[in-house]
Amino acid sequence: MRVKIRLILLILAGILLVGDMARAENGYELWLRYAPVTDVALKAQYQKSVKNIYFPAGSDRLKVAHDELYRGLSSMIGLSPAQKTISESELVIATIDKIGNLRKYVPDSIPAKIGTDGFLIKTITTSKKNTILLTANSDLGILYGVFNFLKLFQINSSLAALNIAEYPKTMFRVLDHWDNPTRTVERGYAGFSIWNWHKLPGYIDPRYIDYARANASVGINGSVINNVNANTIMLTPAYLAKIKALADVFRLYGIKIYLSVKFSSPVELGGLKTADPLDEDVKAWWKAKVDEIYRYIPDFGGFLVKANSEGQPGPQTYGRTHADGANMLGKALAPHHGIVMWRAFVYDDKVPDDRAKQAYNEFKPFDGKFDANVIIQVKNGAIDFQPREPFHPLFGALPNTSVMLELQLTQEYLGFSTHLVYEAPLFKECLNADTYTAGPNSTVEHILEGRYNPKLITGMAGVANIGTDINWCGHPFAQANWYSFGRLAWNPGLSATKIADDWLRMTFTNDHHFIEPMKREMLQSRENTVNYMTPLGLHHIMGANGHYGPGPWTDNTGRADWTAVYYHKADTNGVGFDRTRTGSNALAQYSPQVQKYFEDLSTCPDEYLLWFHHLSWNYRMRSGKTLWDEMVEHYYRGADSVKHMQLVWNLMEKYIDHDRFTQVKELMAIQHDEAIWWRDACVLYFQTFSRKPIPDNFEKPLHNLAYYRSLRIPNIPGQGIN
Ligand code: BDP
Repeated sequence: MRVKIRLILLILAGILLVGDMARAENGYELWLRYAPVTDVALKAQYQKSVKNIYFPAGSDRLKVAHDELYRGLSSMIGLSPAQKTISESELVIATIDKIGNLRKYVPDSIPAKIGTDGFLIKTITTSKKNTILLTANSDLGILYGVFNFLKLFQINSSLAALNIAEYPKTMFRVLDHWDNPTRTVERGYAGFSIWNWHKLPGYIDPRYIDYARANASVGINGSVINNVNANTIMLTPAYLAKIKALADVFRLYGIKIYLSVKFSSPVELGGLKTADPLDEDVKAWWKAKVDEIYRYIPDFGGFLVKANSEGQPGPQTYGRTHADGANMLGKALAPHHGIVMWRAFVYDDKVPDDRAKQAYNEFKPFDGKFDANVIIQVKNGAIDFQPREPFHPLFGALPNTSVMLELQLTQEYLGFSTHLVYEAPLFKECLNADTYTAGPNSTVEHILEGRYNPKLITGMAGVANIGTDINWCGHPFAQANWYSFGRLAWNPGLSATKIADDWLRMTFTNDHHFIEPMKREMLQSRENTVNYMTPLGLHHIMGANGHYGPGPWTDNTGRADWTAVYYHKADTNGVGFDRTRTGSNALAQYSPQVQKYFEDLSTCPDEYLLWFHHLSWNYRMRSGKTLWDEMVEHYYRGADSVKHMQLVWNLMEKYIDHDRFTQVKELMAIQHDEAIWWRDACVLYFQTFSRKPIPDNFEKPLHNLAYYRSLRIPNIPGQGIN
């Protein structure tokens, strides 16, 4: 008896602790914390709405959905609904073919509208009672619907009069892991690769399941599990057996596995003399390899290929074209319904033209020449995931070719995992850009959704920021970038504000004293970083070694297009890359409206000024200031804004758990130091050309330029060993 009482007391204490805001949080649960609903009235309303439930058993995937629902509800409202018949239930969850009489409340247009992956959550009001119906055409639609239903509780939304019909606007929503078989992660700043190759296939790390849950919760349906700088070991039988074990886990969550492949695999692995895509033996080798992969993984997604880029082999190595290479792989995959994601990130220092022009030059002539299961993966900008880039001119330039967007979630150029940078505004900048390629309002978003050519396949890829760190992403706020990528891949029309709002509520608290100020800081954070790193259109001025810290003086890396001076072109006359007709004329790759907009100094936004123009240090900016003064001001404003963010964060202590509060506080201090490092190094460096003073109202740099240039930082993370 006494033992029993003690046990009850212990459980009670546990419940109180869990209910307490002070519960220990390490970030592992991401946005799926399912924190108890603290508003008493709301909790009672929630409990009433889901008291009895109809959720017929079926596939393993439905079981996953069912378990997630119960996990969420018992954690958030302390209730495990009783299973009842349809008529007795407040909540009915079943595919459309299993909802009996409720079918008459589903508008006829809905099944076609929501398609295979979408769902409907609808309140059905009859004279007798309200029923919430969650239905879909497929079990995967039900799973997505369950995560979205749980989100309503997580963000404290009302359950009254629901009518949510959602479906994904793009088909392939994939994370690209730049993970090596050694478990290092190229440009990874959150520990090692989560794929434990040594213990696979025997040991299934629970992380694989939580990874899949997190992805499914935002609609991500694919995972390219290895680095684009691919190691051929991934195609060996031993590794295929390991990959199969991962695929078996992911399948339940609707996630397909893809592999990055090295174009020379037939030579390196198959012992052939060539990897020429038109060679019959090469074709046969790939066909046999693909057939073998599908014997392990019947729903394998396909390949991602980095070819003829940064030293990687490709069809051009054999005098063939991108289309020859991509279509050869496409033909091997097509019988199994696999796809090829062929990257447009190609440039070569042997080609004398502006690096920003090379991808367009190489791909534009092949529009319409790619097979139906080939999709060209294009980075948001033409250089390389810089803090700010204008949209890539290939968007809209390939109307007869499937094109997907590649974004970088890992913060290679955005302060690694110590800087708080919410990337959704960056993603949206690209999505909202108007290409004018199909008339006004032909935005990147519309192009990606396939609006102009319904025959094309569509997608979005995000280079993952995930590693073995307990909180997955290194910085608690970096989780928001994984989250927002998924949300935007599902619906590119969502706003960065709405996504930040949802994420903050799910990840931290629903308290508006926290939500409102932190939402403002998140939305401002990317601009802050642009300001202290690369204001006014500057780009590629980071340190050459590991891309860490400032390095605008970098001028000797063995190839010009890996230096900084190639991009900023600073001299005593001025600064900036002339990409107008007097310079590289990269602007000619855009439609005439866009070209004119960027070329004309009266319309070119300050944000892109030095991307497209080389201007004198005395150039008069819109503000009336000289270019030099404006640049200095941006650098100082950027560093100051981090200080401001720190002040705001310090006021947040009482609203969230101690552990994450402290972690963010410490990371912000590092960010502030690094913002000043960037500011001082860049201002001092550019000052050697402008020969103008730093205005008196700004504090003087901490050190001289020689000091910043002399810094050598060992062991910079993210330099994967393949
Ligand atoms: C650059 C990275 C490099 C990648 C390359 C790519 O520095 O590590 O391999 O992009 O996307 O951003 O292929």
